[in-house]
Amino acid sequence: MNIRDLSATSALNLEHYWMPFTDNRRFKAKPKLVTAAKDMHFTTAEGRQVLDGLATLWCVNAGHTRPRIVEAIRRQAGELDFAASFSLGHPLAFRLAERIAALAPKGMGHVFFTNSGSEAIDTAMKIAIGYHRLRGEGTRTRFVGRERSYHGVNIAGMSLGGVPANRKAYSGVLLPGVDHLRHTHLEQNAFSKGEPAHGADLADELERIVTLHDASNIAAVVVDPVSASGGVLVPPKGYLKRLREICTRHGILLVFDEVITGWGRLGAPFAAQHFGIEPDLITYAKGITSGAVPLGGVIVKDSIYEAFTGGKAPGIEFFHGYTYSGHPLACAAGIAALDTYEEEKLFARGKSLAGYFEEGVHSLKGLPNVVDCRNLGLIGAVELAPRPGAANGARAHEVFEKCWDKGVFVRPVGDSLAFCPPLIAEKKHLDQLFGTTAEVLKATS
Ligand code: PXG
Repeated sequence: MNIRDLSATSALNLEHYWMPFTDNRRFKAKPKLVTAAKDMHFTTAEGRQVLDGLATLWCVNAGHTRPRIVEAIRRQAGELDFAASFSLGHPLAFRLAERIAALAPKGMGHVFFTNSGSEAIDTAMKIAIGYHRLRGEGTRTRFVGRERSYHGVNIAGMSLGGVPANRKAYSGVLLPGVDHLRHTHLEQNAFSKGEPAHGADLADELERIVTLHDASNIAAVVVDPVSASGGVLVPPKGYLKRLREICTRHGILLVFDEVITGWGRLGAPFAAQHFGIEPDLITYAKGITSGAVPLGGVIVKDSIYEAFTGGKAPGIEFFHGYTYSGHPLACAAGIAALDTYEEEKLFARGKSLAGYFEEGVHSLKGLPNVVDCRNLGLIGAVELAPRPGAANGARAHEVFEKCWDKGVFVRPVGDSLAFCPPLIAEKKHLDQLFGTTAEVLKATS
């Protein structure tokens, strides 16, 4: 199928690109193409401006094509396009690791680089197993994930994750040795502002799993502090603290998957600091470069790094890494993104806007089919009642399409619509985001 790419005034063949996580036939019948982006907005192929209400895919925390980041990538591409990190190094990777360590919770001073969140999760799981093995606890190979959590699409992350549609076709090849905590989405918490009141006791399920398998067999618990793709599920008050306590009691590592909650989304650099909880490992991606170049990784507690490097045997301590771990372009983009966050005090800015954002999310209460509104920091969602007899998420998808036509990009996640604006958002952008969503909800049966 050919459509007219208006910006390039050339025919664009849509056939050959197999788009990820997309209804390809639907998209190709009515494509949404963007050809440029600046700050809070996309420019579409037809030349329309569309407000980016989701930091694109929970990534662009500093906004689009920010000059510092663009310039850093340009400069780096002409200076040192690539140098591998396998027994060779380049300064930018060390510099970025130092900058990340400075933002991380105290005692988490070591940083591994991957290219994506999915790889970060694989890496964290291998670090956890390796750590226990080095300490003579090699039977600790099991993991605990959670329903409705998303940890990427590699076999390991999919096994840990709890999104049924992603797992369904791969049931026979999911990793053995993974249990799942119940999700924390409770009806009695509907329309909670911030952390909901009920459900901290759901963390006690971990005790049941520990009793079943014995702590000596469990390596780590992995949770996304706010499950974003699961529908923006904010943890109940006290829930994460209880998970931490149980993990500590049984020598189990606690991994926070901060691919979305990191880089200022909740007002602090990481959710760990927002909630005042010390995980053992943090996975990150997305906002580290404000989406400009793929980059992810794992932030590691010093004692874990030292368990690997403190041994007597000479040689490689961790048989793991990717060709592009610490890629110069990604590191340049990462440093420039952190500079931008710092110079413009964007984490504090996000925090100061959170109250206004909360009002916006909850202004949707009472509109047709709205069964819940939830929020924390600059992440939120409105949940719609499922349409009887229709496919899962049909109503939310229709609202998403209509919002796009009216110049606002939001994301349908199941029956919910998610909001996650760049941290540079102004009140007028939030007014437009929630105003357009409200208008569309009123016009949708
Ligand atoms: N962990 C979390 C918490 C994520 O949100 C990943 C890991 C995997 O990252 P990569 O870079 O491998 O994609 C993610 C990614 C959605 C959606 O529909 C969310 C993500 C990716 C694609 C779609 O909301 N998050």
